[in-house]
Amino acid sequence: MFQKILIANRGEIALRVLRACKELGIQTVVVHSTADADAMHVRLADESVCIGPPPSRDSYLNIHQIVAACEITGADAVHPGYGFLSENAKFADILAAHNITFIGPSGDHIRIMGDKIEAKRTAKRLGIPVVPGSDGAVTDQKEARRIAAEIGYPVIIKASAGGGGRGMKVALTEDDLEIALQTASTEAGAAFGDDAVYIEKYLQKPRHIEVQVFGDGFGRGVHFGERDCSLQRRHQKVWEEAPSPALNAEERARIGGICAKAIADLGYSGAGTIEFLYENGEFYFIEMNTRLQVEHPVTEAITGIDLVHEQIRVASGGGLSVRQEDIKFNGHAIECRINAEDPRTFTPSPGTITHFHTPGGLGIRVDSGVYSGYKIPPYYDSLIGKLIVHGRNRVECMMRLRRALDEFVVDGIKTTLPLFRDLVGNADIANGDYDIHWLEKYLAKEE
Ligand code: MV4
Repeated sequence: MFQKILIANRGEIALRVLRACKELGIQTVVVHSTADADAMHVRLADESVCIGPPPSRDSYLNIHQIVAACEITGADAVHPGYGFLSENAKFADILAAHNITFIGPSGDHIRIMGDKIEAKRTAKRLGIPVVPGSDGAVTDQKEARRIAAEIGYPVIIKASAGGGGRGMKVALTEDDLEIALQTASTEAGAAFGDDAVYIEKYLQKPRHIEVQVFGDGFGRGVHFGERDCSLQRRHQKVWEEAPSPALNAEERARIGGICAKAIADLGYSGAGTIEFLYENGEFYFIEMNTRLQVEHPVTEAITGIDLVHEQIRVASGGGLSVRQEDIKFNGHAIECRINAEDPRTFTPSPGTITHFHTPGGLGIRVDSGVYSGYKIPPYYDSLIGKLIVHGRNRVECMMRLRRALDEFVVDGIKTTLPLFRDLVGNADIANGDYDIHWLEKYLAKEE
């Protein structure tokens, strides 16, 4: 087991990882920018190293500073959290070259999944169902027209270096195809330095369902069920839940089994998320994330398993603490992302939190790095906390969520709490009847 872990992140996830380290008796080092000197995780860590000025590229993304902080403090592993360097293959390789363990998959697995064409080709080879479309990159218009005619319109053009909704163009008919292909490729070249694009059938009303997987480092793979993350705004998840209201136990076991086997065959190590669009009873792979995700606590709530403990165990060579048959699904969980933003316009609202009171009671978890008197710096993303609610079933979970939202007090800044108080009373949400476009349509109507 590791003696000392360096946490290369900030905010609620730095605190989340720190808690897991403490439970496992592992010493903690945090790195932070000058803007985060007063952060909770800096106060709670055994050691802290200031690695630079506020802009992320000079601090949380500065690989050399982070490696130097490892060398100075004698950390034997790095947990990257999510965002920042968590899916940077070069970072994983550099740490390995310095004999420091990256708590995550190999640089090569990160690289494969970061290239969306390569990721899709790999998924298909491993028996994961993918969206019908081009086999690899598409460059010429004639080939694009042939593929689009074959799969049928509408189609979507995606950048291979994109992902998470960046660099996509929809062509409703053949008349749109030429411009969609041209602009997608040009924009991808400018944004990512890679103009490769691919074509897929455009699914019009899917749900976003993702499967939590783990490779144990010894060639075995398991799944921890799915999360439904269909409620998004501009590709930012707002509300996540597990299990998906759209799936039955048979569908869950089928897609979970496919994913677990793929992870085993890939020889993948650590936590991963396989993302699907789900429409008319079918799953279609879109991407794989090679990190711990923001919404991992809903999976923890329904399985009772600490996924960060598992990441640390696997990275240290100790394997998983559970086999597939030990993973049982219990009840329902919902996560609300509390952002320091205007609840209608979503404009960031940094500043001082004058009062912070979190809800409690059975089935309530709040993961947050903020406190009364904390000043939110304007440099980073606006997530200030997550409310995760668990119940024996979805109805109980929703009742408890409504009550928890009533108790939650954040004064001094605007937050997205009022949005959740609206959503929890909405009939479609109560029925679990929503797709990836539901939230944007709802917000447009509310204006
Ligand atoms: C799609 C799609 C429809 N058809 N692919 C957006 C984020 C990226 N991960 C994939 N995305 C989409 N890919 C096909 N073939 C619709 C989306 C999409 C979306 C997906 C998940 C959650 C919210 C979304 C909002 C708009 C579009």
